Amino acid sequence: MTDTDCIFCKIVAGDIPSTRVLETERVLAFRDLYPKAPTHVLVIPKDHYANAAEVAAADPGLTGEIVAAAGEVAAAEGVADSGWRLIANSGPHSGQDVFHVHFHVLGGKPLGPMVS
Ligand code: DGP
Repeated sequence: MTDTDCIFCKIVAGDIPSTRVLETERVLAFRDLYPKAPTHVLVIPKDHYANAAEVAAADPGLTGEIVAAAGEVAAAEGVADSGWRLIANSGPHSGQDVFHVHFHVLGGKPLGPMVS
């Protein structure tokens, strides 16, 4: 499933460049273009879903693969022991900008409070 107007679908296809850090058959992880922490990686399903609830409802197994991949990214980035955060924004109040579900893996510094 691909949305021709979606920038993350274009990243999956290789039509937009990205720095890939992990790839499986159904999941891709790449560095955020505007990092908010020393480690800031986005983990996405290759198929297009708008948000976390949508992918979880459609394919719970894929959601598990995404979270497992996030853990592998955290370990590979060396932040597993110091601590890291996994965030999926959904909808306008969250600040979601890209409507292809993505989980932010953030770490490498104290991250502070969740909501300010
Ligand atoms: P969100 O606000 O949760 O929808 O986060 C979207 C993130 O996507 C934001 O941190 C910046 C990142 N981003 C936007 N466009 C691109 C892009 O073309 N390449 C990469 N690597 N990241 C992007």
